[in-house]
Amino acid sequence: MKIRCLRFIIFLLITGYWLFLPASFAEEEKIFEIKAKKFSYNPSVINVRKGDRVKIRLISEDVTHGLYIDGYELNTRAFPGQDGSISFVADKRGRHAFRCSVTCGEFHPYMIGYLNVGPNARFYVFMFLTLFLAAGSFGLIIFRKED
Ligand SMILES: [Cu+2]
Repeated sequence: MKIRCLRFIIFLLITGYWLFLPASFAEEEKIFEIKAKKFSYNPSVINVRKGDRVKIRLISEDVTHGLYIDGYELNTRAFPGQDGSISFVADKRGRHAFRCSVTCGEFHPYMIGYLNVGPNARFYVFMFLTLFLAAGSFGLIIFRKED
């Protein structure tokens, strides 16, 4: 009886896990509004996780500015009163510089920001739970023999 009860609990855990899975590990959408002004971006550093869908809205507060992301080779422009936008999946890890792609004045070359793409912790949680449940399933097989 005790074993049967335990087996049922494990069954519920496994079923719950697989039902819960698609929602919890779905990609996250991250939206940023970056204000460009001679000669900086605000914010100048944005952090995402690998696999996130990233949307960047570029707003110019003075003259025309651009935003080019190194490594992703993506570019957009923002005119005064007309925003630029970029959307992409952050599939490359690491620190990527983004820089102004429109010559906007004497300090234009120093107009730089950073996109940090960190590890996807959700992936490791997923792996851990999968191994844990695999061990649980293995336990079920052993219990069955004793029944
Ligand atoms: Cu600029």
